[in-house]
Parts: sequence; C-alpha cells; structure tokens
Amino acid sequence: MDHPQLHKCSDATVTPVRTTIHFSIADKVGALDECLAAIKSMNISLTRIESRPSKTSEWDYDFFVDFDAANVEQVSQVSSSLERLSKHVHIVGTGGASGVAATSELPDSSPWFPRKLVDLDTFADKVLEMGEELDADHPGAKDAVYRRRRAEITQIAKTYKTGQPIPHIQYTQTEIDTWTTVFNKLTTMFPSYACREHQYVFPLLIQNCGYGPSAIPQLDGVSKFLKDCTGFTLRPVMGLLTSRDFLNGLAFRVFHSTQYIRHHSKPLYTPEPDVCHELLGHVPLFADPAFADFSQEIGLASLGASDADIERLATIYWFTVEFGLCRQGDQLRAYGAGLLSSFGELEYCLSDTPEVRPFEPAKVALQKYPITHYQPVYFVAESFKDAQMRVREFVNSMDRPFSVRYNAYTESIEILDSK
Ligand code: HBI
Ligand code: NLE
Ligand code: FE
Repeated sequence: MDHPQLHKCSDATVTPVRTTIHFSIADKVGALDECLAAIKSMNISLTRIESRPSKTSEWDYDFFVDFDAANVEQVSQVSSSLERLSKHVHIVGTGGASGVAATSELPDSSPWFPRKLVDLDTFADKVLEMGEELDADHPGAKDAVYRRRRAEITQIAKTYKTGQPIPHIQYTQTEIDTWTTVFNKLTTMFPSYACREHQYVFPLLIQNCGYGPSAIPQLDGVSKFLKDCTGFTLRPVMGLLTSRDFLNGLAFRVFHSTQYIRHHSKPLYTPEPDVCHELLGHVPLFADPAFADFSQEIGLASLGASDADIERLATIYWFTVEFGLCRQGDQLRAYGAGLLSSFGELEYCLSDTPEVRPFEPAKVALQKYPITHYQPVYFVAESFKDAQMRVREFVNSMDRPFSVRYNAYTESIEILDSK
C-alpha cells in the first residue's frame, strides 16, 4: 500500500456499526483535539476524517468523521459527548451494510486515492529511483556539477503546492545548448514523423509559449496555455512517481512534469522524462481535446484500482501516451511523447525494424517492455477517439466495485455507485 491510511481495529466476532458523524466547532485552539480525545477514550478508531470551513459567518469548521462503533449505544455515546464539546452534531448515517460506509462511499478494501485537486500535494516527495539520486549507469551519475544542478531544480517540485505559479528556472548555457540541439534536430523531423495533432499545435507553442531553439520554455506559461486549450495543467515533479500516483493525476487533468534537462552527453535518447520530453513530446498532445479526453480516461480508471489493474493501465499508458503510433491516411505517424522527444527513437520507430500491431487494450495491457532502450513492439491506434472507446471497454472489464466522475466545477472526484 503506498498511501498512509487510517486503520480501524476490527473485532471479527461482532459486526461493527459503521457511522458517519458531522460536527462543527469554533475556530479555537485545541477544539478538534478535545472532540477526537472523547472518541478515543471510548476506544473507537476512526476510518476517515474530513474538514471544511462552515457556511456560517463565524469561521467555524465542519468535520465529517467515520468510525466503527461496537454497537448502537456506543454511537449515541459518541454523539452525546460531541454535543458537549461542539456547536452542532448530526449523525449523517449509521449501521450501513458491511464494507460500505454509511455515506455510501467506498468499500474498505479500496486503495486510497485523491478526491480533490489539493490531494495531489501529498505526492510531492514520493519519487522512485533516478529522481534525486541518479543510477550508476546514468550519463550524469559521475558528473558532480550535473547532480548538484538536478538537486537544485527538483527542490522546486518538493515544496510546490496546488494553485501556486510554477517558479521559473534560470537555465545555464550548458542546459540551453542541450535544448538547442534537441529542438533543432526534432523540428526538422516533425513534418514527416509526428502526427497531425502535434503539428497543428506546435506553431501555437512557438507563438504563445516561447518555444524556439534559443531558450527553454518555462512550465508556468505552458501550463496556462494548456489550461485554455483542454483544461490540462502542469505540476512540477522531482522525478518518476509511482504509476498509481502518476496516473491518478491524469484523472484531474494534471500532468506531472519534470523541469531539469537530460545530460548534455546524450541528447539523442534518455530513459528518463526531462524537460525536452515533457515540452516537445507531451505538451503538444495535451493541447488536443480528443487526446486530453483519452488521457483522462486512463487516469479516472486508475483511481482506487487494484495493484494488478494499475499495472495493466500503466502498460496501456506506456504504449499510447508514451510510445503510441497512429494511422493517418495511408501513413503511420508517432503520437507517443517518448518517440516525439527522442530523435534516435523517432527515426527508428517508423523504420522497418520494429514490429507494429493494432491497438487492442486487452492484449496491450499484457505486453512486456524495456524501459532503457528502443521498443521492439509498437501499437497503432486508428484515432484518439477510437483508442478512448477501446480503453473504456477494457476498463469496464476491470474489477473495481465503484465508478467515478470528475466534477470540473469543484475540481473533485464524485463516486457514482457502489456495485
Ligand atoms: N512519473 N514523473 C513521472 N513521469 C512519467 O512519465 C511517469 C512517472 N511515473 C510512471 C510513469 N511515467 C509510467 O511509466 C507509467 O508507469 C504510468
Ligand atoms: N526516451 C525519451 C527521450 O529520450 O526523450 C524519454 C522517455 C521518457 C519516458
Ligand atoms: Fe512521458
């Protein structure tokens, strides 16, 4: 389990009375503490606690607490002690069917997932290898200057919070030179290798976001541009997140983006995401409405999914968003960001060497793949809309006991039903 959760103590011999209670307290030091201590003194553990400012004019706070009581008497004991300590108490629901919270929310066994946009703040420092500490065979591993610079840049992502502007980075001349090499080489290839959607957006990025050979565009301006196009935003990240966290972000139309650049000795190909990969590979596609829908579909499917399903979805993500090919007219073109940011693999993927197969999610989900060299197999989508429909059908076959919807007005996830 990769997220901290509140655990209940379960006594196998009695059926617990799952209860959701709502109470309001004044904005005063220690008020919540007193309420929780009262529940604790009855030896009851909490399974959920959520807060929000009250709609009153007095700066009160509302709390929603789920707990499993031993019996109904205990529920009323909790209620009466909270009445003494707080301004208002209301039992939202009690005695729900086993496994389903009284608020008809989630089965206990579902992995935690972000419900609100701000919940993504909890992902910040959970990064996998190659983030802060580079692997021994990484081209930058023995370069102390490069390492120090990476640590400096990733510091921004470590402390970033939802809603803040993304801090600009003053890139060094060495970093800009690497960008120039990659930019110049790729832009000569895009007309004959990139998909139509990528080619449509690229000139807009030159006009609006400072794309060009002589400076590395800043994530902040790019994020605002994407927000206008499709509602996608960028969020700085220290390095590789777990598949679960990374895919969960897509449910909110949030794309976690690195800000550092690849080592100058290997501009052709790097196994890691870097700012070239994010800006030249991913960003143009996230500006396309059909592609944005497709990406969010994978993200929504990942919320509360089992570990096995996360692995299947990550594999589908890999062979589409990262390494997808598509058919356009009588030609194959690249739409995967891992291809569009590597002039080595971009040339290779449309040569006769690799194998190409049609995009069928149930088969794609099981395909093994290398992460540090060119792909031996690619999958071809007929269109983003078609790919989205196929993924939706695949997701319906997954064993998640509820479904979800993103509410863009409240920037939060709604649970639709408990099957
Ligand atoms: N984390 N920051 C970041 N960027 C990615 O592209 C990324 C990731 N974690 C996992 C991942 N990609 C994929 O390989 C899939 O597992 C989703
Ligand atoms: N191989 C890609 C590149 O060199 O740009 C990066 C892939 C990141 C998953
Ligand atoms: Fe990527």
